[in-house]
Amino acid sequence: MPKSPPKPSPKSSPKSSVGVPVAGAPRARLKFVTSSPDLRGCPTDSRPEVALIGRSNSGKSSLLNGIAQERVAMISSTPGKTRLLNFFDAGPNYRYVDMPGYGWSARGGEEHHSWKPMIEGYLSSRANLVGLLLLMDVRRDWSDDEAAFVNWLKPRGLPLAVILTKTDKVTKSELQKKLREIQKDSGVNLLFPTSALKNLGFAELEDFVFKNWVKPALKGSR
Ligand SMILES: Nc1nc2c(ncn2[C@@H]2O[C@H](COP(=O)(O)OP(=O)(O)OP(=O)(O)O)[C@@H](O)[C@H]2O)c(=O)[nH]1
Ligand SMILES: [Mg+2]
Repeated sequence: MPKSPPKPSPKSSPKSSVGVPVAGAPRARLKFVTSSPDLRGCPTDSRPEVALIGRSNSGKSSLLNGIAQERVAMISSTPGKTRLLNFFDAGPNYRYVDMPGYGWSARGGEEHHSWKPMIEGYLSSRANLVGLLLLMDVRRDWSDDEAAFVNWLKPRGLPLAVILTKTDKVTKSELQKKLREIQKDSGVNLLFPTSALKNLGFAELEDFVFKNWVKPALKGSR
């Protein structure tokens, strides 16, 4: 990914047929804060946090670089690059949390089960958490893995959006078809298409996250 990719023109952004972008929130700069292998090493303040979850190589770290418009997170074509919980402040108000790739289904053998306590510990107990972004490569189908994660998450009642990454790999009509399929298969209504290669979809996603998840949490804490 180029170091400082050009800003997307609004005309060139693919619109999700189901995600509802909300315009107007300021673009936040991202700044790396800390990494931790467990809850004890997480930042101690009460900033709202939005966590990124998904299989290895789904593009989680690239998404953060897209939101930041610079390289703040380490990416690699070799799965397993991210190994800790990595915290990035987004402006003064909230924070993104990058996580290792992880499979939820029993047969997700290629994923790293040693990360289970770290990821599940964070997701089950972190009071700061206000929402989750579940990333999947647009070329994949909704699988047992994603379904198992959504089921596991249900009792927590946390808001969840599905991010279809690498949309530069498919045509516009394939993307529209995929958005409809994933919405139907997942039952999740919030879908956002992104491309780190073409720098698409990040502003819409950040606007949505800020207005719908972060702002209400900030108001609630005052
Ligand atoms: N074409 C294309 N490639 C992408 C895009 N996003 C990520 N990639 C590539 O996919 C690979 C994995 O990206 P990462 O961002 O490291 O994925 P990750 O989910 O953080 O992976 P782990 O840290 O292993 O869990 C890298 O080679 C990226 O360059 C995209 O939008 N388009
Ligand atoms: Mg990563």
